[in-house]
Amino acid sequence: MSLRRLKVTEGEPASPNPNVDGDDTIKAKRQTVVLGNGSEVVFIPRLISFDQAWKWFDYLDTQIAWTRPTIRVFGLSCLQPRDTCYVVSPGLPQLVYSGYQPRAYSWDDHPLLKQILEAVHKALPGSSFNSLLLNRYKGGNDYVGWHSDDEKLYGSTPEIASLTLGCDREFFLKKKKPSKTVQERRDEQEPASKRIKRNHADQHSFMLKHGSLLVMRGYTQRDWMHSVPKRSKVEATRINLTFRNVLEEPGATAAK
Ligand SMILES: O=C(O)CCC(=O)C(=O)O
Repeated sequence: MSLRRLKVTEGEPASPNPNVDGDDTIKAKRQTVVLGNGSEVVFIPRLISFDQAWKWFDYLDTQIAWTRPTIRVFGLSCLQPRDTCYVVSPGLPQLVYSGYQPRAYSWDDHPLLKQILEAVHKALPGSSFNSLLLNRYKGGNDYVGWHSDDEKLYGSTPEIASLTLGCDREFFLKKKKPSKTVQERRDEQEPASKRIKRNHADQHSFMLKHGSLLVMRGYTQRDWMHSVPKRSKVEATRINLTFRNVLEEPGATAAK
């Protein structure tokens, strides 16, 4: 798949990030990618120092109660192709995706997760997250397929902040297709050269490096899909933390 490298605008440096050691605070530079129609991605290539990121990685790799659940995809049961764990503040609606309802752990189970949440909040002033879905990719055969995090419990314009620890992995975004009839009509009218141009503009890739933070905002979940594909040459483990805000609407559950 040919993907366009991102056109980015440099923004203001974020506030200094808190650092658990307190001695190697760094300024987090950010890039904003405007996807159009109210969708945007903010990318912070280095939220925290390398050393700090490895300390977090080592703790999470060994101390989190990772599980690899059976999920349902297109009516078939299969093992989710990555490990997972879910943490959420009390009293919020349950997350259910692909027929699976993860056990909800408390932030108090792992004080380090509260420290990481604090670091994310400080880097993103005005943002607020109350839940965390952790993923562990044990090598290049582990992946997440194309999907959107458009569950009702996150509302219509959810902000999702995704921290990478460990092995670098590629992250792809592609625009959802309009309904078939509209697409077909356009395809009939447009010359092939134009179709190629439009397709390139509708796909983006990011290399998610150790210690980086990628934030999806606005209508990104409504209009775009994302994935972390398999990579045959990758052997090392990547841990990903996606921070989200669950709305307090009672009974607001939805399938992924
Ligand atoms: O691992 C990642 O970077 C993405 C994870 C993801 O898409 C998800 O948890 O929904």
